[in-house]
Amino acid sequence: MKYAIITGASSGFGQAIAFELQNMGYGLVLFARRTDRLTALKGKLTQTEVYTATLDVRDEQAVNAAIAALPAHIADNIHVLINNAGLAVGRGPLDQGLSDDWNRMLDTNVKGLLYMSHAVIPLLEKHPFSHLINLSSIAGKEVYAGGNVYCASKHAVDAISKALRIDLLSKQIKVCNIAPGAAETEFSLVRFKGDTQTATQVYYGFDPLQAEDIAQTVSFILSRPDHVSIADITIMPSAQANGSLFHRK
Ligand code: NDP
Ligand code: 8X3
Repeated sequence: MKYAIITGASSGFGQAIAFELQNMGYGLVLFARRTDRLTALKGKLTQTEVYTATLDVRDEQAVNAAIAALPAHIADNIHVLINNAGLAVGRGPLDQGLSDDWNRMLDTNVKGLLYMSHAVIPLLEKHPFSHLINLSSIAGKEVYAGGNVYCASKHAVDAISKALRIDLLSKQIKVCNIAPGAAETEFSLVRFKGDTQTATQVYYGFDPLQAEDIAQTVSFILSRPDHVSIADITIMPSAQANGSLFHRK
């Protein structure tokens, strides 16, 4: 059986991708910080083998230990890494921002992705045409008002994806960067620190992407033939034109 590692599997895109990959016949390795969520999710993923572990991707030693702890039959058959764990914290002018928020975003979105990639690439390279998929954002393609550090972190993901495509070319690992626009998950609730009213307003007056839209995009990427590498996908709601322009009813 082929196995896929998904970071940030306890919610949103990561959870939806887990269901999609189960349907494609993959065994699953699911990481996130919230153990209770992972346990509940594992209980619903009854059609495949599921391995879960509590993991904060900001902790390099913990990342290395988590990968080293994988059972041999899983470690020997990792064909997919989905670097999905990430977050925005706060939105506003830089001079009014908090360094703690910046650190959380940069440590998770950038350094966590580096730690995980570094630990898993030796497993992926055993299998020609395996996949490394990074969740960037429309915020990695352009900047918008109040997005400063989140946009910087996702621009970094975009750049790392391009660099990995060069670094991993000779290892025949396909690298894809996914750049979604506004998607209704727990993302805005996290960004606005539990303020449900502000989080809900983000999606007011238009139909945002759903987590399943991203999961289906991952399915498309993984189901291409060996000679096809989907390098970069920007996917937005029909009501979104760029990082900041929406058609609201
Ligand atoms: P959610 O908040 O619903 O999910 C985020 C996931 O990341 C959770 O499972 C969370 O798990 C995990 N996570 C956060 N911090 C860490 C950490 N330090 N270690 C391990 N896991 C962590 O948001 P989305 O599903 O929307 O976001 C998924 C990715 O997609 C993120 O990288 C986000 O930036 C990106 N994205 C989202 C968009 C959107 O509009 N929703 C658009 C474009 C990109 P836990 O808290 O249990 O650790
Ligand atoms: C999440 C989408 O537009 O809030 O990456 O940056 S956006």
